Amino acid sequence: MLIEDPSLIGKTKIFRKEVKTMKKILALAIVLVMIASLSVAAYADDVKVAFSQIGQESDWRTANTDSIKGTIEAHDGWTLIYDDAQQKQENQIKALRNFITQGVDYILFTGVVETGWDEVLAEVNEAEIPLILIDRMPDCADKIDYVAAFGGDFVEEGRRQVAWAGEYLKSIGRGDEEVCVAIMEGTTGSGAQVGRTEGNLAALKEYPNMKLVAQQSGNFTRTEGQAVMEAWLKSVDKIDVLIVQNDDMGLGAIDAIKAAGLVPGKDIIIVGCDSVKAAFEAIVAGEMNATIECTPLYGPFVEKTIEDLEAGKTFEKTILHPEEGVYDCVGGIDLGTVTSVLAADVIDSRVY
Ligand code: GYE
Repeated sequence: MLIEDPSLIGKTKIFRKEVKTMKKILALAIVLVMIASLSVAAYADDVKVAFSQIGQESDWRTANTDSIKGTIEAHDGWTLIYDDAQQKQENQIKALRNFITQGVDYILFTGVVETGWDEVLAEVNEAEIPLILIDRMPDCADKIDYVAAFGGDFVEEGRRQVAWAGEYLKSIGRGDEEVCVAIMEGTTGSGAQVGRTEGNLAALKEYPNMKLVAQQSGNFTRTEGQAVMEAWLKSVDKIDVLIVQNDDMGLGAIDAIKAAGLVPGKDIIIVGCDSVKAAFEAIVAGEMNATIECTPLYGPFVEKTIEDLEAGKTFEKTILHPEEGVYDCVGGIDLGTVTSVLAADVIDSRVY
């Protein structure tokens, strides 16, 4: 640019300097606005989901933890705060109080036992943190507020276990034979143990040929399942049918049965629960006879529920049960509400 009036030269310089400064201020302002809006967006998207898990007692539990953790962590803008209570109620109570202090947005809760949650869950309600009940329900569920609930129908699972054994015996011509039944229960006082035992005992009444000869907890673990079976094989005269309230205990029992020189799946008919991959393998190997499904894959349910809640949807106060199957060594056993599927046919598609 040619400047003709020399008196303007200095002024033009000053003017240019001012323009430069203004540009700098403007750029800085834009950057500040961008940073501010970004952090507002990040803040708005940051949903803190806390999960109080019971422990790591079984393959079911591992698959359940993986499913929920995987789903939450993969979700954009969601953060998982996870606590493993190692089977202790006091650890769960501590974890819940911690979640309240941290001001999380949602709490996922399953209780190691049914009782003793009234106080701490009332505190969660007071803090107005939406509570999502999963898996084992607390017995105070009717008295507290929760926004959604999802878990297995434990009574029906227990009924199916005994009904499977009763119908299978009929199908092999042993329907009138008096058979001795042992029930190995899960963690005493847990929703899964209470419900499955209720279902087991109610169904036994439908099969008068099945006589209960032993009943004890194996705490849902493989090690304790093996120890209880070992003791039974020494102290109980005869066991024809073993009802185990989860597959892990069944796998432990199989080791004990083999060690005693008996043939699992033949000398003793074994009906598990959960339908973990290892149970499918045992059924295909002829060492276990059936497993009643209880799915641990809660991730998709939890994700959909939180998405819906974030969108302002509300749910009725009911406990939703997933649809579940029965897998066995023969296929086609009719249990009224479900017909069994041959485990060998579907083993390859099992994900847990
Ligand atoms: O069946 C068992 C586990 O609560 C449904 O807990 C769950 C049970 C499951 O450890 O394997």
